[in-house]
Parts: sequence; structure tokens; C-alpha cells
Amino acid sequence: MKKWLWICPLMAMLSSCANVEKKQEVASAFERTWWKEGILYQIYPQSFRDTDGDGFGDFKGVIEKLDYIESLGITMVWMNPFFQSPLVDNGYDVSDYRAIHPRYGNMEDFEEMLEGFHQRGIKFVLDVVVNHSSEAHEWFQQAQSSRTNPYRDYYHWWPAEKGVPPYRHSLFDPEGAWEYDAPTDAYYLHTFAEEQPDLNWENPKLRQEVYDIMKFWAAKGVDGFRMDAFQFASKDTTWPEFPEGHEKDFVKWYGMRPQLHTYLNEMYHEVIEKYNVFAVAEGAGSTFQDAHDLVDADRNELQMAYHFETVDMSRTPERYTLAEFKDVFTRWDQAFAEKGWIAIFLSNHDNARLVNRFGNPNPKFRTPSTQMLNTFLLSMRGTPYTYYGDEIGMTNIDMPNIEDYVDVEAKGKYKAALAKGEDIDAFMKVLNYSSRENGRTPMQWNNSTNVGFGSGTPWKRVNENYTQINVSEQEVDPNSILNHFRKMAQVRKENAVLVYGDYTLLQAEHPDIYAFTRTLGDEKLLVLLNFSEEKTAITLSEIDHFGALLINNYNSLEREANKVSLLPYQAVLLKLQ
Ligand code: ISL
Repeated sequence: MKKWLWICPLMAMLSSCANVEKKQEVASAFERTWWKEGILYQIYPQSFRDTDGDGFGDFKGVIEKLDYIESLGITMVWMNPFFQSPLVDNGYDVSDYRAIHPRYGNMEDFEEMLEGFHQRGIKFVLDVVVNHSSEAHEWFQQAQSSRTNPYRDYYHWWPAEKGVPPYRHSLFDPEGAWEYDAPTDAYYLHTFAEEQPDLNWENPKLRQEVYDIMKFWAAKGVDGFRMDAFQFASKDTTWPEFPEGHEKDFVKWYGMRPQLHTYLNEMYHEVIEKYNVFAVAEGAGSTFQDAHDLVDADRNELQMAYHFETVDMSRTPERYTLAEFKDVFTRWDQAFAEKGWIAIFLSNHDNARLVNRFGNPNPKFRTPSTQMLNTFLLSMRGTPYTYYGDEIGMTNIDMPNIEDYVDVEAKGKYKAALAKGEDIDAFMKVLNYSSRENGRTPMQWNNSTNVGFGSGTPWKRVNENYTQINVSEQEVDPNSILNHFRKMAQVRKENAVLVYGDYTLLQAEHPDIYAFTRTLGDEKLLVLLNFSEEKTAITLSEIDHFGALLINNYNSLEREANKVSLLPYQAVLLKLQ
């Protein structure tokens, strides 16, 4: 059989008219919605673009970059919290849910930014942090002042006369989730840092306050809500003793109490339905049943959830196998094949950079491996979430010393490691690899001073590799990670099969290539992704049905009959006929 090369991706094969029709006939199983068809871009506002020189990104910076954001082809933006806050956890400790932290600008700036997004057809998703507030919130200040204060029941308390409360794990505080508060001789609960007391969702007044906050923002025009740490919102307030070691699986013990569903349903009728918005849960419980119950459209709770299995498997430098990676995505896809909807993500502000964890940051492979991962992200079923900087392949930053860390989670983990007498050198290696600070460095706009982030010293050290990785250089290179992302976003938008089509894993056992098809009616696409730094071949009967090459991150593709050889981290999307 003659061996031949395809030169240049056949982008011109796309036909948007045909696809509009295709979308219309979509969805025996799925009702079409904009948030299923959307591509989401996550902006960590303090690290995006600083216009006033204070070293922190701001709304005006985002406004300045609106055209860039639009040019990515994304259709939704989720922005991390920008509310009034003492910033113990970079804004996930809110002291006033209706006020903007001055670091980001003011309400007028927010409105201008929102309008800018809307003018470009981009929907805006607000981060709602209501599992807990900041200790500086007026509610907590009141609640703390006396046991009879009307706000006391907005939080969870354990009176000290009952003794020490049963141990509860805190995600950020090595000393546990109960904090003694002397003025009223009681302990209060904090699942995260001690400055983040948990709100009491069992109290209907508190729930009403939350719905009012959501309505306030919905009335301003936001289109969706990301419910932070939401699986923990409802608790078993008899505060049972949990078995020893339960903290290893704390979501199972602390998350998804049955009454959470009642509250979500209430929220749906109070806010989601009335304002025609959507909500995505951070966390999907500990079983598929949990996840389904959250997002089953017939239950009227949330509309989308994201799970942590992928990020959990990549928290240490030891590599999982490609087979495990495929298995996670395949299981989650199958669980939602008929009903419900999930988000697809590989990175966010709580994780190290995508290319370090799933690709190859070595300069030789960084470009193809990031392109390959972005191809994957944008060709799965589920709404793709891409994190700022991943569209240009930003990488981890090297921070071997604990003194350089500012993140409350990193500091808490370090304290815990010290207390347990762990090997600190080994601990620091893992922290350096996996810490959330890796994903929070200033956006690398160009190779000028401060990477074009702003005139002041950035709040976080710029990654030294900005001279090789930055937007302005990638803008002019047709083969850059950035331009590949744009092409891929365009292909997703023009091919409903990538949104709604069935997913079928092929050759699960192939050690290097992730191969799958997406099928909708008579449309069928084949996705082939080489996850290795070696040239690798795969033989599939599907390749015989080749119709067009929609995406290729190299200039050629080697094919011999039904066998394709992929170059290191090569990613291709083939239309089959
Ligand atoms: O990703 C995690 C740890 O790195 C999770 O355990 C994460 O902390 C948890 O899912 C909750 O995260 C959210 O709430 C936190 C905040 O610090 C995170 O940034 C946010 O995503 C507390 O509000």
C-alpha cells in the first residue's frame, strides 16, 4: 500500500450551514442550551492585566483585553472572586458579597466589563462563595458578638460546655475544622481556613440571603454562577464522630448531605429559573449517583458539575498511566451519556499548570503537547473550561523555598507536614510541582518588563520563561499554541458533533495514543492524540473512512491504509465518511 503524506490541515472543509442544520436535529438525549455549546475561559483577575500599576490585575485590564478574549473563540468567561475581602484566600473569603474589592475597580467598571463581554456574545459566570464567608463579614461579626445575636445561626457553633467537638478535617488548617472563639466560649466550624467560617445552610434565613445575593448579580446581567465548594454547604449538624482516617475521603463524609438537594431545588426556583441563568457546582460528590442527582435536568437543581478525578490523579510528580487517564474520562462520559451534563477541565486556579501535569514542559515538546491537550479539551463531550495562560502554554514556576509562598493552602500543608514530621525536602518537591501558585503567575502578554502585565511590580513573580512564552510572539506565528487553540475553538463551534455527539473510546489499551470517536447522526469524527514524546502508530478500521483533516498540530500526517503514525504529541481530528 502506498505510503503518503497529507500536507496542511484542510480547515476549509468546514461548513457552518450544514452544522446549523445538524444542531437543530441534535439531542434525542440532550436539550440544546448555550452553556452546553459554550467554550469557557477562566480569568484569575489579579493575574490578568494591571492598568493602575498597583501590581494586581483589574477590571480595566480585562476591558483592555476584551478583543483578545473574543479572538480566542471562547463564548463564556468565569472570573474568580473580586468581592470585598480581607484576601486571606485571594478573595475566597468574602466580607461583602455586593461590593467590589477596590483593587479590581468599582461597580461601574464591572458593568462596563460585563457589557463589553455581552457585546461580543460572551456570557459571564460569577463565582459564588457561599459555603463560607470571611470572618470579617458583618454576619460573622454579629454572630460572634453573643450567643443570642440574631446572626448567630448563620454559622455553626459548638458550645464549649459540651467539651471538645468531634474531630473534623479542614482542607487548609492542620489543626482541624473547629476553632475556639473565646468571647462566647464556643467553637465555630471552618472547612477551609480559620478566617473562612462555614455558613449554616440549614437556616432558611441564611439561604434567603444567598438567593438575594444571587438575584442582585443576576439583575446586573450575569449569566451563570459557579458554586464554590458547594458539595460541603449542607452538613449533618448532629456532628457525629467519623471513623478514623475518614479525612482521606472527606467528600464522602462531609459532602452531599441529602438535604442539599432540597436547598438546590429551592435555589433553582428562587433564582436560576426566574433569571434564566445556569449554575455549575464545584465538585460532584463522591459517586456518579451524587453527580447525577445534582445535574439531572428533571430534578431542577444545578445544570452542570465538575469532578476532581483528573486533577486528583495529577497532584504529585509520579505519573499516572495514559490508561488511567482514559479510564477517568471514559467513565465520566458514560455516566452522563444519556442525561445530565458535566464540565471538562484539566486545570484551574487550584492546580499547577496543565502542560506540567498532563503534557511535557520541556521546550522541545511544550508546543505540541499543549496543543494536543487543548485539542483533547475541546473535543470531549461536556463544556470545556480553559484556564488563562493555557492557550499559550504557560508553565509552572520554580519555587523551592516555602518563604516564597503566599497561598493559605500551601502554608497550611507545610505546617501539617512539619507537625507530622514528614521529610520536608520531599514535601517541598511535591509542593513545588503541584502548588496552586504555579497557576497564578501574571499572564505573559509580551517580553517587555513585567511581561506587559502592568507598570507596577506584579503581586506574584513572573515566570522566567516569558521571553519564550508570550501572547505577542504567538500572535504572529500561525503554528503557535495560541493559534491552534483558536482553530480548535472554531472547529468545535462549527461541529455540533463535538458538543453533543456520542463518545466511543478506541483501543483503550494503546499505551501512547488516546483515540476516540464522536458521532452524531451520520456525522463522525475521529480524534487521535499522541500522549508520548515518541513517534507512535495506531491501526484502526475507522481510518479507512477518512473524509477530511479538520485539525492537525503538525504540517503533515503520515498514513498508510488504515494505519496512522503520529509524531510526538501530535493531535489530529479527522472527519470520517
Ligand atoms: O482543589 C482543591 C485543593 O487544591 C480542592 O480541595 C479545593 O480546595 C476545594 O475544591 C475548594 O476550592 C474552592 O474553595 C476554596 C478556594 O480556596 C478554592 O480556590 C476554590 O476553588 C475555599 O473557598
